[in-house]
Amino acid sequence: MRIPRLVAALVLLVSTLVAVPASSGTKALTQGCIEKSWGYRCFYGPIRVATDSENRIEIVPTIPEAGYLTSYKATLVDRYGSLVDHHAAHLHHVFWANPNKDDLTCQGSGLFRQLGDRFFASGKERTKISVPEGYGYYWDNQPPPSDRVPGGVDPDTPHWRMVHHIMSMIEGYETDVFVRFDIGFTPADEAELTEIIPVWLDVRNCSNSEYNLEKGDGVEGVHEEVWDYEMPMSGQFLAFGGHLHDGGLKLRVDNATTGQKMYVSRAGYADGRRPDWDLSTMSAWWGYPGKSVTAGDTVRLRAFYDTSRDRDGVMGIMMGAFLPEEIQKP
Ligand SMILES: [Cu+2]
Repeated sequence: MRIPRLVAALVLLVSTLVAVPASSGTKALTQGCIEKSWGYRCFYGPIRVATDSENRIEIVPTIPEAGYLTSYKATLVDRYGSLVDHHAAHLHHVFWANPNKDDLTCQGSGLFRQLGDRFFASGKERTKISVPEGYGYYWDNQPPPSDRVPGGVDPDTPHWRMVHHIMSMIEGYETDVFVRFDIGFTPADEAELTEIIPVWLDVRNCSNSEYNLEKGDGVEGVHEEVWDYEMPMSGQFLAFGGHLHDGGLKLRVDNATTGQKMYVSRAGYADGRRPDWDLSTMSAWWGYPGKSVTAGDTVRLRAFYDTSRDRDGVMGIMMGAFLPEEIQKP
């Protein structure tokens, strides 16, 4: 009998929730989250990586207690926990969604309603995103609402959804990797932090986020993609971090209503841009006080790419952390 993938994922989930994986060493990793002094280190996998790998959605274990997520960083490791060279396995992107909350910028219906709140995204740049001290994203450690539990999944076990696209860059070479997700965390029974809302800004929002550029698109070899979002509430952004693919130059977010510049996340290229345009970093920012907006303001996101060659399946995503006015501290 063929076992649906979600069921298989759940079996894995249940069998490994209590397992404690080793850090790097000779012991093979198993899926799950281990407590650290700074929060939790979660390993997700093994994920089979091939040259034709596609986007996949997995049901994955969560931090096993209620509390506040305060920072995020993701990378790839092998089955023994050692970092994987990004030329061997290419992390196009990975993101996590919390089905217990609604996403602010993509509510709609269908898949995106099912996914829930997209709270962190990363890719080749491995950007760490944090929020200022005293703030955090609240996780209740409860099972999802019943209408968001996929068929075959235990309705009583809390879970997150992890969407990933990880490819082997060497023809014919397949390997197994784990996503290692480091999450700064404060348990709810230790402290009460002020809650922030993750804000997913995306020039191709509510889709697979990808678009294609052709050589020469744009002005003088630079293409600019613009996306506007009307803020449904007043408050301030306390953090931003960008995600671009190879060839990306920068992501810029402005308050188009007031003209206030909010943040520019710049792409870094460790070996210089040419000939490979091998992206290695994206800048991120967090601080308090943050960048204020008023309900009804237009937040404008712009993604800039080099078009000295064709660029297939690129993205322009800025993650923000937002503090609504009504829950700001006095
Ligand atoms: Cu991407």
